[in-house]
Formats: sequence, C-alpha cells, structure tokens
Amino acid sequence: MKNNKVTIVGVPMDLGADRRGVDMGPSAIRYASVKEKLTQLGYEVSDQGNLSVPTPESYDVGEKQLKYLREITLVSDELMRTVDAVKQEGRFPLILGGDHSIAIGTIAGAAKHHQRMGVIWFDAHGDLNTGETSPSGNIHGMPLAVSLGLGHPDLVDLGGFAPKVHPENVVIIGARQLDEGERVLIRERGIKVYTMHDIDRMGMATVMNEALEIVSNGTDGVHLSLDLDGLDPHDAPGVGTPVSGGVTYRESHLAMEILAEADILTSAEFVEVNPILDQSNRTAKVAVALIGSVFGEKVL
Ligand code: 6HN
Ligand code: MN
Ligand code: MN
Ligand code: MN
Repeated sequence: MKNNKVTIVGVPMDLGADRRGVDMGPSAIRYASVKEKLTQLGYEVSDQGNLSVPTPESYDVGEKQLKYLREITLVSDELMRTVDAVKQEGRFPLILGGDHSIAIGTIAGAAKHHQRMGVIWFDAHGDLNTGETSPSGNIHGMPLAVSLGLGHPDLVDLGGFAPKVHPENVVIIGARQLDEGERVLIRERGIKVYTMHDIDRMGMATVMNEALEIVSNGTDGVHLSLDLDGLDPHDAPGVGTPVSGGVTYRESHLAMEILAEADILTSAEFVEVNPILDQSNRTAKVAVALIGSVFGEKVL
C-alpha cells in the first residue's frame, strides 16, 4: 500500500446489534496478531487502543426503531474525530469493530479528507435500513443509508455535512439478505449490488474489476467496510448475524488481493467479529488473514 503508516483504532461497540459479544471483536483481532502481521509486511504500525463505548445495561434503549441512538451518536462523533485526526497525520486508519454501526463515524471522518469518496461494502446485508424500514431497530443495519444521507438527522448530519458518499460511488459485495425497504432504496438510487448470485455467475475476479471501476471513477479516496458476515459461516462462524451461502475463504482473499494490487484504499474497517459465537478465535484469524492480503501479503 502507498501509505506505509497504519494506525489501528478499536471500537468495542455492540449498541447497534442485538447479540452481545461483538464488543470483544477488537480484542479478538488483536489477539490474532494484527499488529505483528502488518509489521512483518513492512508497515509502521501504531495501535491507539480502543475508544470508550457505553455498556448497554447502563443506558435506556430509547426509541424502539433506533435503539441506543443517543449513545451511538456520541461514539460516532468521537470516532469521526479520531479518523479525521489519523488522516490529518497522513496515516492510514484501520478500524476494528465492533458492530457495523461504527461505519457511520469511520466514513464521516474519512470523507472529510476527500472531494468524493468511493465505498466498498462487503457484507451479507445491505445495511441500508432507516428507522422507518428497519425490521429490528438495530442501527448496525443502517450505516450505509446514513452515509448516503438517509436516516435520523443526528446520524446523517454528523460533522455538519451530508451526504458523506454518493450512490454512484458505492458497491455492495456479497449480499444475500436484503429487507424490502433496502431493495426499494437500491433500485431508486441505482446502487450497484453484487449479490452471491452475481459472484457465482461472474466469478470474484470479474466482480472486483467492475467494482474497482465504480469506486474509483471520479473519486479521490476509497474506503473498505468489511463485515465478516459477508463470508460464509463455515469460514467465519463468529459473527452476530450469520447467513448461509456466503463468500468463501479464497474468494474473499482474492477480493483483498485485487484491492491490494489496485492500491486504491485510503481507509478500512473490519467489523462484526463476535468471539463468543466462535471456535478457537477462527473468525478473528480470518479477519487478520484478510487484512494481510489487503495490505499486500503474497505467497510468492
Ligand atoms: N449487519 N437487515 C437486518 C436489520 O436488522 O436491519 C440485519 C442487519 C445486519 C447488520 O450485519 O451489519
Ligand atoms: Mn448488543
Ligand atoms: Mn453489516
Ligand atoms: Mn452483515
């Protein structure tokens, strides 16, 4: 990767999801030796530790359709400032989740540094719900909509600007479970989605080549938001919302390797690792292996 300086920030967030345990994701990924991996690859790595995140038990869940909105807004604001500062220092932000609601803050902070930023959303889900369309009220199902300017104003207007990204520069890869409101939004906004069906038919290499074109066309930065549930649960069982029929271990590595070759990423986050639901920290190890590939690790 062009930028040789990486700053790791953990966000032990689980207010955006129903199942507890993703708050341990950053620890699990660190335990799987993420810093060592990046150092071996020649990066200068600084680990800033974790942001502080309120414990759900200490707070009222609030509005049923936007659970823990207040607390999530505060953490998102803090994360936005942190990512902003890391980029200001000319370093590459590598954010470890935590549930996917953290993308609201990561993207807000990163987008401040670009005229136009592309986003690769690797996920079984679209994360395109709003308080109106959400079947769960969980904010981890909403961050991509928020980044596109749709949803509660406290989240959408974070940092005093909206939208953070434009639909023509966003691609979703690995989708296999979308809610009705998300389907409507995808059609209305013309968001490019590579479903598992598309990946099966076209192959991951072709999908990635097309995706690269979309996220880099007219942009001056690209963010990778990788939800481990994009992978098949056989390969990444430790996630809060597993969905069968996902991207394989090798396909996901190929996707990361193609991204490394293109060398277009300007920030990245790895989210939804839930060690409680895991076997021998397998999912965090997969996350670190993928981080290795996207930062340029090769067999030969
Ligand atoms: N994630 N679409 C479902 C919801 O509740 O909105 C699931 C969301 C999952 C979110 O995995 O990041
Ligand atoms: Mn929870
Ligand atoms: Mn997600
Ligand atoms: Mn997901």
